[in-house]
Amino acid sequence: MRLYGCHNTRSLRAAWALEEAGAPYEYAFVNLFKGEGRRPEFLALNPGGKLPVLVDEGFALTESGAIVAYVADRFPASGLLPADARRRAECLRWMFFAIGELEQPLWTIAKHRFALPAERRVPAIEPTAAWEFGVAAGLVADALGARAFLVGDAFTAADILVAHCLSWGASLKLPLAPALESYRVAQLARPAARRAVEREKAAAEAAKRMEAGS
Ligand SMILES: N[C@@H](CCC(=O)N[C@@H](CS)C(=O)NCC(=O)O)C(=O)O
Repeated sequence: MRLYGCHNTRSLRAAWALEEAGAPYEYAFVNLFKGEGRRPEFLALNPGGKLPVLVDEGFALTESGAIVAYVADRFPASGLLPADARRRAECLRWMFFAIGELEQPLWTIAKHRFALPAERRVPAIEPTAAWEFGVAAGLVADALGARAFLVGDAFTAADILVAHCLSWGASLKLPLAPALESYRVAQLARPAARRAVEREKAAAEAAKRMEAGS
């Protein structure tokens, strides 16, 4: 398998899932900050020019949520997607919630702070998006209660997506309730999450060194 990614992007979700699953994979660094997502060879993989992309024996998959689910299916022993139908449904429910409810206000803030062309930005939208994130995060906090994981008593793919969104929120300086902050920190401290962060960082640093040397 080959994961196309870049540090500080949604590709961390995919790398984290691969690390949790113990999957062997190559990491291909695509420097989004230098426009490499617009290169023809990358657009051939993902016409949208976005990361992450996972390629598994010629099968190219985009969308971070779908990639995490695919990794979970390819490596069932990882337990990332529970086998029991209702547990699995709960897991999918939180995965969809992460992408549809938690992530959207974050993406709105990021787009209107820096990602959109300057003439398209509407900074006045930010307080509303921050409020929406707070409402969605509150629902996660209520569902979690004092438990360590979102689904049953085991780590699943839902924790990857939700914890990643909460970290994104923290990096945008949005407040998190103490219990949610503890949950986020605990998930990101997992050895697999740390390895994924390191793998992405190391790939970026290696590319930088190569550039400096060439
Ligand atoms: N819904 C997609 C969003 C992917 C996305 O927007 N990725 C960003 C990095 S986090 C990207 O590649 N942006 C480059 C661009 O828009 O040109 C997913 O979850 O995979």
